[in-house]
Amino acid sequence: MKKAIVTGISGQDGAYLAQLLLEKGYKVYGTFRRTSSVNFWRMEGLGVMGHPNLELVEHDLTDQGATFALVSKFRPQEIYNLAAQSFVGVSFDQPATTAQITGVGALHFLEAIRLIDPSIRFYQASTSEMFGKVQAVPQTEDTPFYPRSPYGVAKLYAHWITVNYRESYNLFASSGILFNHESPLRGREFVTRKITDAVAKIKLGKLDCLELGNLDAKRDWGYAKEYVEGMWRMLQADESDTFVLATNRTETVRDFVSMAFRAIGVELEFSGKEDQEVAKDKATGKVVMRVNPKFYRPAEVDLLIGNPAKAKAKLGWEPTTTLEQLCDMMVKADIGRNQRDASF
Ligand code: NDP
Ligand code: GDR
Repeated sequence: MKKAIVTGISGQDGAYLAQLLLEKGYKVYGTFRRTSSVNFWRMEGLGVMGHPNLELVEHDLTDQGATFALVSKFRPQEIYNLAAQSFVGVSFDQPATTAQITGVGALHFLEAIRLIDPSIRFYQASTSEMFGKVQAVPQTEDTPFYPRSPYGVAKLYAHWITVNYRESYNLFASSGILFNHESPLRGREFVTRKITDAVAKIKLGKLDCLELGNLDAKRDWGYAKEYVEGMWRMLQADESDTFVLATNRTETVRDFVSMAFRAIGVELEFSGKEDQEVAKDKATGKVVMRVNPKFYRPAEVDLLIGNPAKAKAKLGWEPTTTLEQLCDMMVKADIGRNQRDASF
């Protein structure tokens, strides 16, 4: 039986990847950090909690000794490093913590692999945020990086140290440059889920108006469940490499707001400029979205769109879920949750 360590098992991608690996017959060691209350709702939602081949292991990836102990105890064939302080906005308030977790955390695993068992295959969760102030459109594996947040800078360190260990020590260490991927399991602090949850609440009369920051940012949004398949394929390839996973379509945050309201049959009319902008329900004239500058970031990533041609050619990976389907799925899931749980 193949064994894999998945860090960040309590996160969106961790839950989907655990489900995928368990379906493929792996023994999965899923790591989580200690918190005062358990945080496994995503795995519970997917029905993988309690699976006989899933073992949950406490681990904080800022602790180098703990990382060595983890790798030497379980000796997996594959390690997927998904754990991170992953919220770009928070990284401006906690830049040093973000650097330790999101950047140096990856180095601890690479060192453990180098010294304990160099045959272990390693996946690093890299990000389109590394392109930041973009130098080419669409972005590919060859586009120069220009990160625009402490998160992007930390991820760039983790990306390059992965490439460096691949080249210096011949490790099988792959870096997946994944563009935004969403799902009903997305954290509510991220913009798509913040929008779909608010739309559900507005439909059910639990909220009057959604407040957002920059509506002009353009993102390439895909479906998380398909992206974890791409991670797995990277570690099954003949050689380790760097791959972009994306949809090659970009939309503004404003477009996603319209799409989410359309999913409940509401057409919007936008008016006002920048921090005065509002959206009204065309049928009732009620303001259902307004801009609040407190959600602006000190520096913004304006336009992301990725070309996944290399992943298609070398891994046979391509996304199939459209943004409309994804948005609809998320709105429906949030309506269901809000109906089931009054305090949600
Ligand atoms: P989430 O924010 O949903 O999950 C992050 C995970 O990291 C959580 O399990 C979290 O634990 C864990 N974590 C945070 N800090 C620590 C720590 N100090 N020690 C151990 N674990 C920690 O992110 P996603 O699932 O969306 O993303 C997975 C990875 O992919 C991340 O590295 C992210 O940066 C990256 N990425 C994500 C993209 C996306 O669009 N989703 C795109 C590109 C890259 P807890 O639950 O306790 O907070
Ligand atoms: P991002 O995702 O920063 O791309 O990082 P997020 O959903 O947070 O922001 C996307 C864009 O929306 C704008 N925005 C808002 N964002 C949030 N969170 N809340 C708001 O109210 C709001 N209003 C407008 C943002 O300014 C931004 O332009 C995500 C994370 O998953 C990272 O870990 C990952 O690496 C990248 O995607 C790819």
